[in-house]
Amino acid sequence: MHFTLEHTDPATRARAGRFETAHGTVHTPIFMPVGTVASVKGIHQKELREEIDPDIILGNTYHLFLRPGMEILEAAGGLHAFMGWDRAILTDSGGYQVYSLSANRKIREEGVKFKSHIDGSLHVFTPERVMELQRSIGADIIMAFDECTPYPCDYAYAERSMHMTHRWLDRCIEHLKKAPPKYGYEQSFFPIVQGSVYPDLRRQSAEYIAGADAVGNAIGGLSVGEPAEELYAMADEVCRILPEDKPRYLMGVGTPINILENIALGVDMFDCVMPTRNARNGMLFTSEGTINIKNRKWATDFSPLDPMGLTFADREYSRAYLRHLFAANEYLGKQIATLHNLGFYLWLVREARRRILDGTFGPWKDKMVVQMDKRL
Ligand code: PRF
Repeated sequence: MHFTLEHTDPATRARAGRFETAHGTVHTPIFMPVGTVASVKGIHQKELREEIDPDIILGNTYHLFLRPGMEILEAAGGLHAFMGWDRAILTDSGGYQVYSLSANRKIREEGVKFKSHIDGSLHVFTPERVMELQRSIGADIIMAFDECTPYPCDYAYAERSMHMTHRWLDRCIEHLKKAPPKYGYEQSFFPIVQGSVYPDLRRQSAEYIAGADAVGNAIGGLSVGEPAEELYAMADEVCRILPEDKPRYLMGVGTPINILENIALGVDMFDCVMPTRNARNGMLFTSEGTINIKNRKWATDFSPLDPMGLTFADREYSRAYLRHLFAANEYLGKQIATLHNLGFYLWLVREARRRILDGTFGPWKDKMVVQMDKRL
């Protein structure tokens, strides 16, 4: 995998770039829709491809391991074939889901012992195992196994955990040398920076991760409840150290405002459940602020959802109609809201890319951040 840095914005540190995978070119900045269990919730693959048109989506090792399981995924020929998605896929390692979802987890140097959130069954994830699992899934980009520290987290714990994440990284790299790709195409590997909200730990971790000389690098342990200022301060520290000529992926971030602010700091890749999850709860993101479509005030608003929106749903359905679908608890309401939100997120990163390339990113970002902060 080779990253081509096309342009760096002179006013901010925003970058436009691209990299090739066996399943197509990824243009950055990019937002990766989350397809946790071999499904981007609420939208089928044809609409995802034709209306949202992302270069890459994300899958979760933890969920795919529990359901459908590796035997079925391998028999299908990997996740791309199983779910009918022929563009790029990145899998998260489980280094976050194991801590956020499973019960009774025990974190040891060897790995993490946990109980499935589905049926309570007992499992162990080690760095080696998680590399095997991601090989079997067939992801184009596989993530290191890490510990995502909670917030708040005391300094001593954050430091110990960071060093363990670094040792786990070495084990991931050693194991990948012995475990070649399973389906005949390249599967790239990204290590993950940790260090909680402590600038010195973040710098130390970024140096260590940069030293691994991987094709891309990720920043974890953020968007776990810390104030936005701390998120930006940590991303800033880390982006100053991670190599310029490799993509930088900020895991699990975030709101449209978080995304623009972090693009300005030099982040290239994002993922978050927010556009899909919030859609299912009736929250729409627009360029003029957020809408709670369940609110009575939309009952007789027959204007389109978002006249500037990218998808047919934005132009063909009114706010009144979508509010009705939510009030009547119709499936279609969640589907239309998902289509709108993902369309908006992908529009946002494409517009950011266009503006980085034509030199107007800075002022546009500042204007958008103010506008998107409103509640309509
Ligand atoms: N590590 C991993 N996945 C993640 C995170 C992390 O720290 C985060 C942090 N918000 C989201 N997803 N492996």
